[in-house]
Amino acid sequence: MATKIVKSLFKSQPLGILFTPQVRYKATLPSLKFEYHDLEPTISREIMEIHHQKHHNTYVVNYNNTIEKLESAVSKGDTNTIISLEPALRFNGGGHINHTIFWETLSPCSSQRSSDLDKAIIQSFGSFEAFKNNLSAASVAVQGSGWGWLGYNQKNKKLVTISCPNQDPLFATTGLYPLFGIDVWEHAYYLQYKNVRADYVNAIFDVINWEAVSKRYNDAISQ
Ligand code: MN3
Repeated sequence: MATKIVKSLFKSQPLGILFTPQVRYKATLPSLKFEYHDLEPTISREIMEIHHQKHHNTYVVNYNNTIEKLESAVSKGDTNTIISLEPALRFNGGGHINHTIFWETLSPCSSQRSSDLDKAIIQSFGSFEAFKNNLSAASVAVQGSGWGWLGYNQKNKKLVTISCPNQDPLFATTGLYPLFGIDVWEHAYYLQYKNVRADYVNAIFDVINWEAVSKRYNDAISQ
């Protein structure tokens, strides 16, 4: 995703210059393509503002901090520390990946699914309604915090609905290409929908950016 380390932070150099810092890219909070209030009444301005500025930003900050610790551990050959950083990488890196996809695939403007995506939904689920029911059920059934996903299996070329716990990123943990995810952490809906997660999940279908999801599907089948 947005973050990658192009070169190791330190690189051996000849002629007595032992280490030279290299350019590295940090994860950054992506800006939204719409205003915080634009998804109302489906998702309130207050939820969007806190979700983006506080929750997502915290994942970005903590992911970058963990990457710094990882680079330091790698430079020292500290294998124990490298291994111990895995949960923080998964949680914060996953949180960054998941929310970046979330914002990209929501929109106040209605848009059409591509004919290719529509065809794939029918082939995989039988009908759009059956797909919606499957994704809703997977999302509502998440115990505690997590995500419901529409993913693409690049091996058998089928769409699937599935849930992931916590911030586990779909691709890294299952190999499925993420097309659209529903964040069912309480921070995503509680201020507005209280304990009724099913109402939030049902409503979010009104603000899906199908153009963006179709593009992700196109990317998924092209790789
Ligand atoms: Mn969230």
